[in-house]
Amino acid sequence: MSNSLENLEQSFQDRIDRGEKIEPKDWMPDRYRKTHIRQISQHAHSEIVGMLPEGNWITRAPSLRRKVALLAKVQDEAGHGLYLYSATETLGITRDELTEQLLAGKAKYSSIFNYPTLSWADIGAIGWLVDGAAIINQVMLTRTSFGPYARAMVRICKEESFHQRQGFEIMLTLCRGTEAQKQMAQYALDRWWWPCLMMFGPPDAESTHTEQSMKWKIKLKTNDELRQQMVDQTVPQAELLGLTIPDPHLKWNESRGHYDFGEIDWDEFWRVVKGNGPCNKERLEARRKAWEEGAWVREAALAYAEKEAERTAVSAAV
Ligand code: FAQ
Repeated sequence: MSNSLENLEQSFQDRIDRGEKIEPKDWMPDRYRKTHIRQISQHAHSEIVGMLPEGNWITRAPSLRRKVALLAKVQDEAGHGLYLYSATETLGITRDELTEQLLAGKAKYSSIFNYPTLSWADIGAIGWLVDGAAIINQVMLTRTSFGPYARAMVRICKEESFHQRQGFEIMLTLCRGTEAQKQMAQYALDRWWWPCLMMFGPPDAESTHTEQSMKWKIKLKTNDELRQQMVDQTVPQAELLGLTIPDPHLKWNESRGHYDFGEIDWDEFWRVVKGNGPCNKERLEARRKAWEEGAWVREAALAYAEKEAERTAVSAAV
């Protein structure tokens, strides 16, 4: 490495260590830029693909109130995807390129959205557990070192906390309902619990990016630390609902001050990440179809923008 590059990298690291935010036009190491393009775009794709499992229930929500809340939640997720694509674009990549990476199967999105939503209780479980996990991860990211990402996270977290409460309220209503409704809630928890713990990524010992991302303060906590936080936070909530977490090894550990929990099936996690989960093909197919069917909207918007630009140029010339 040349001396000047070394100096640049050192003063960049010093800025990070002092807790300064890095802004898009600041000098940054190429790997810092690439890590952010990877992580923020995967996050954006997760929000967009994440609309699909819930979208499946909009037409079947059990009441008008539930339908309105679910519609608002799914629209928020589209908004989150858009802020995050914009934050990624500040790093010198276009939204079209990001979409192409997703549709070609080159960019990842969260494993959790490759599971099906089989009953209305799954909508409750997604809000309670998936948004619960997302908030734990994203509250940390409000303090991440890249300015546009950190700022986007502040607003996103506020909206996610409403999402989580609507999910918990669905679960609470089901758990206070008939025996069949309570069973539906339990069955949803049984299916979503382990995939939710997988959302935080592989164990620290197998995480390729954690060490460098912690150094750059992209991540302020490791995958395992956040996962533990999720377990500790959720167990009392499940108790309040009167539901059983499907883990026979779950036990309070007085000396650690945390819950111990059972082994996660990492083979399942990698299968899903590599494209072979229950709904991977269906999810990508839906995104491809939406992209193709939206072509005329993009063309029309472009044609309109060109016309407007011409009109402005003509009136400026007059
Ligand atoms: N799924 O070295 P690490 C939401 C990949 S938003 C798929 O530990 P890193 C809102 C990882 O990319 C949910 N792939 O990676 C909502 C890497 O592969 P690569 C999304 C995963 O980045 C709620 C490899 O494994 N949230 O839920 C997963 O340091 C309800 C090695 O892993 C975010 O994206 C996974 N779960 O840590 C919407 C938050 N985990 O890229 C609708 C931002 C890991 O080298 C309804 N992201 N991989 O090919 C992050 O905080 C981090 O990227 C982690 C992973 C923590 C996810």
